Amino acid sequence: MKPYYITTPIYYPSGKWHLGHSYTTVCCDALARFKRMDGFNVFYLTGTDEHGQKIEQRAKEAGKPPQEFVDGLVAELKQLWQLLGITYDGYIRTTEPRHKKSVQQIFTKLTAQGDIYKSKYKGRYCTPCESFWTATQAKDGFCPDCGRATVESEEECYFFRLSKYRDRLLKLLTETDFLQPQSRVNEMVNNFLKDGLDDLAVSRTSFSWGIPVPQDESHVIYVWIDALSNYITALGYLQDNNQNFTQFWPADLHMMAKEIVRFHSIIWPAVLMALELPLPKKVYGHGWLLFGGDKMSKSKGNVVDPFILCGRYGVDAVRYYLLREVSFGQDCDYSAESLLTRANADLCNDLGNLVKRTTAMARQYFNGKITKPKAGEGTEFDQALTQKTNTLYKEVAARVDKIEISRSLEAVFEVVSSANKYIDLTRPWILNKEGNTAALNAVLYNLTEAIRVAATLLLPFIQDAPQKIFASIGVSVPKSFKAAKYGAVKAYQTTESPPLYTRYDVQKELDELDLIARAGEKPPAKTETPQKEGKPMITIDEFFKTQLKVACVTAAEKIEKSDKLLKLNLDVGGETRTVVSGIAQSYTPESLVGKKVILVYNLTPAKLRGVESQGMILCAVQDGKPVIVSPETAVSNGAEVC
Ligand code: ME8
Repeated sequence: MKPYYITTPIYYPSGKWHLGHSYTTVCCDALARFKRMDGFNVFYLTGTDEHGQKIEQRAKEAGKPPQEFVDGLVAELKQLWQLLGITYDGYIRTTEPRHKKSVQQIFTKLTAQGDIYKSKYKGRYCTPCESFWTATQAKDGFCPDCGRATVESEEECYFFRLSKYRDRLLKLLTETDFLQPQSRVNEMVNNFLKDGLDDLAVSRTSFSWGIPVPQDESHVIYVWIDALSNYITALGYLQDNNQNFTQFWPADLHMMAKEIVRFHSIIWPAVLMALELPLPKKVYGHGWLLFGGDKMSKSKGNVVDPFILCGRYGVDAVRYYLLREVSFGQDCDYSAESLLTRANADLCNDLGNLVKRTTAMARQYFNGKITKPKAGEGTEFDQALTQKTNTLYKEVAARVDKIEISRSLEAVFEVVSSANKYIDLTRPWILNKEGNTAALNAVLYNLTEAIRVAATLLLPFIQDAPQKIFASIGVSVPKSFKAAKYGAVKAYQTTESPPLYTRYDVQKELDELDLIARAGEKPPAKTETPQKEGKPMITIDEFFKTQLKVACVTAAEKIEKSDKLLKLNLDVGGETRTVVSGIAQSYTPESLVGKKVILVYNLTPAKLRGVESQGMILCAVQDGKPVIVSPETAVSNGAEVC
């Protein structure tokens, strides 16, 4: 059997799992299932990327050791994959000894051959993205990928000679179809390769949650080198048991969303070139699931919970929505309304009714027994449907080959809707009235064949409905597409199908989802993550009621008869504000002029010692004294803080 190796990114266990992670994993699952049924020996790999500064920080915030923190989230993720019917063949955790050992061996090998060397790094680091940037790339100190603030980073570290591979990478991207879709190629070439590539810092010393550099344990290996290697360490690269590596490498497809295409189409192939290994056949960067126009993401808090959706609407509805609604490769704004509309229109009306009507008529007219008609026994409308049924497998296979996931499902539903139309055209109830039994049998046979072939081709995408369909047409669930053609079944003994799907009252469901979301906003912390000390938990919406802005002190003076208060004049981006602040014990008025501060901009003004204070500036408290909180690098006056 021909091997087929497909991978998802390995996800950061750093917070709540959401529909975005489910999206890539469900898409890869559909492709993996399709290839298995198509006769390939499939290895579908997913996993978790468990090291790095971000995870270390999150674990600290949760008050847990990092390993315990990630273990909990990995268990939840595996539950989610089970719920969504994900058929992965391998699951790799970067904290596993087999992975760590191979990564260290890779590092040692690259160092020994001179592709990794020690030097000094000075630049910016984006912790949420775990990305290095030069000062020019991180314009005004912000990460070009996610737009969040980066931190200054200066450390002695190891570098990978990425620059050496620039020309080969440029060729790979521009002269082959290694990276898809094409728009991502343009982005990589214009933003990263055109003007040359810098060598890449591949170790960190400022934290410790990672794989130590062999022989230099004050350094941990850069999390992206650690993470990308998963695609080969999971197969046993450089390990005793490396059969999977021999059999499955190079990967047929690395799938991910667009924000990490840079790592997969530049850094990863360069590492493989250095290791003299074959390159993956394809890297595909799909679009984002958006929520309210913004990328659905843990850090933005705008995530949709797949557990809730599967619990209410079933796995078929969720998988179907993800695979069908998103025009593959593009961004797509998630809405519960479109999920429910799809479930009602396509699954319940089109598919559900077709199966229900057909099996009900088969029972009514023939006690469920339908046989393959002889030539000439049908109606003038047969050929169009039987031909569509016959070519469906070929059509879907061609679309899957081009990774056109939504269009593959479209093809299946074209047959479903043609079959529904065929019922209206052939009017079996009239054929029955006329006593035209042969034609009636032919019509019901053609319908059942269309249903069987459509259900076979649906199997990689959704499973519940096809299984019920096979049960009601009395055929065992196929393991391959071999019989996915018209006429493969000689006779059917069908039973009437129970409804495949429930029809939802969309508005009622939207209201209920709204209630669930609001219940989730109530300080869940009170029961789930109790505050150890301090103020009660607030929701993100409550926090965002506070408007914070960067301001600059333009003048400062003491307030008479007060040891604590100073009157400050602030420039808030062209607007002047006066603020009375209790910082006189820590700062002289002169020392404050020119200082950047964070102003609570929408605080109701209050009079203090006869002066109207139009806001408040943020301070930390150290040994009982205030210390002004100031932006880490130059930020314009009036800039929003969030
Ligand atoms: O980047 N829309 O992990 P991660 C579509 N550990 N897909 C989304 C999505 C959204 N809104 N949100 C997440 C990492 N995804 C690294 C990867 S690989 C060697 C290391 C999916 O937890 C999508 O596949 O941030 C995206 O690329 C991935 O989750 C990012 O997952």
